[in-house]
Amino acid sequence: MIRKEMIAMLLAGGQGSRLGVLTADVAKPAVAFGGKYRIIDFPLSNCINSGIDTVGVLTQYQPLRLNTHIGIGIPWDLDRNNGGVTILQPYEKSGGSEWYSGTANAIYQNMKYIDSYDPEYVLILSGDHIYKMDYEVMLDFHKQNNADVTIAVMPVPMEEASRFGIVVADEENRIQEFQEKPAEPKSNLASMGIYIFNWKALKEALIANETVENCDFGMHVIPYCFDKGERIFAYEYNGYWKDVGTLGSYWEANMELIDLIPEFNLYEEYWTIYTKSDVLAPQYIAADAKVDKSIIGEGTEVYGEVHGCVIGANVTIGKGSIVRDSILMEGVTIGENVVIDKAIIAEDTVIGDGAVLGIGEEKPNKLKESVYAFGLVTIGEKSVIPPNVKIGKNTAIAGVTTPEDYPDGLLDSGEYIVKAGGKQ
Ligand code: ADQ
Ligand code: ADP
Repeated sequence: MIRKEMIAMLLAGGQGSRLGVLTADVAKPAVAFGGKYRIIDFPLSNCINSGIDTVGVLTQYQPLRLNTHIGIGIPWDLDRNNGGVTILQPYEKSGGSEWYSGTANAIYQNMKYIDSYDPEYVLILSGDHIYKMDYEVMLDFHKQNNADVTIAVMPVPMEEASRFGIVVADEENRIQEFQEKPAEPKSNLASMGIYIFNWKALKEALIANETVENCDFGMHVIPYCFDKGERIFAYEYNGYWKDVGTLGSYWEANMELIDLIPEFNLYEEYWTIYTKSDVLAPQYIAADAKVDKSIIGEGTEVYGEVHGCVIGANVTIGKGSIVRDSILMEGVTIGENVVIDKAIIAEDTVIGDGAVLGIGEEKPNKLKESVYAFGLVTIGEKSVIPPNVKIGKNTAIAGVTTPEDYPDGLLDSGEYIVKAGGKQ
């Protein structure tokens, strides 16, 4: 192997349970985003745009779609004999196979992979954030400070601070305090879960913590480095960054793409977001169709109305149907005279003629109140919705449903239908 100065390790193995039916069969980083992309395209594109040509992707939960998507890395120019992208799944070792039990444990189990490149620095990334960042600039900052660890940080609203790792830094940006998801945050400067480590320091920390259960960066490794008195610096990032870990933030981040002047712009040439895409027919907008403020994927046919939506490839929207403020993923078929308000509809779902989605007052969801909130209707992939049913807000549906599943033709707000095969 040729030595690499810095390699990236992309953590893509979390379950993503807060995305509900969207991640029943798909790992969160493989969830579709922005009509054309999958979430993992953003950190992967950042890597290649930052000149990092060696990326280990750590997967474990429902990795199939992710593996198919990444393949040998051609779209990201990461198909290389030396380096490139490598999918690292938990594998059978002489002592038996072990799942990655935490983010740091996942890296610990792949120390040999890292060592094979003998890197000076290791960049740790999350597979579920939407942002553009030049990691080279962060590395320069790391070197200038002669740091052992650099954590990318950004200010967040104080009321959200307890969802994150929180840092307190001095004027030189050296971190004085680190609290992982504190009940009482001491600042609003949040860790973005993006770290540059001197590999020597990280390796030492991983070995020292090898017996720690569910060994995690925020919970264990950073506090360990801190207690050792290592030089830990905060690299402040001020661009667009979104953790799309909840249905609300996922929906919002998609909707932000269609703002007149989007804060996050997919159309910038100097920072291309690469993705794997098939060769598809062009989109078709019929004579009576109306489309405004929307992203429409290739191969999509619109016969009805689309207002403020992010629509993937090969979607059909039937005559007389009106779709508003919604995300429709690849292969969704909407019948005729359907009305859809504020929904997230996953791949290959079929909505019958005359169905109405997103009606009435909001009630809390009975299955998972904190997951199916935000007034959304959320439908898992390959679901079937029969004709003429009405569906309220904060509902979830997964699987092939029939009229019998809808008492009086209605799925009331806060209710759910999760059929066999359509896991929650
Ligand atoms: P969390 O948001 O809680 O906190 P975490 O659950 O640790 O993030 O997951 C980070 C990434 O690792 C995700 O991309 C996830 O998919 C992946 N992952 C989780 N478990 C994994 C495993 N066992 N194997 C492989 N991959 C796994 C972290 C930090 C906070 C910081 C936030 C920013 O701990 O300090 O503020 O990220 O979002
Ligand atoms: P969410 O919080 O929405 O579930 P994450 O991706 O952050 O999304 O993952 C949540 C938690 O699930 C993480 O703490 C991770 O350690 C854990 N986890 C990830 N993969 C598995 C797995 N295969 N089995 C059990 N727990 C897992």
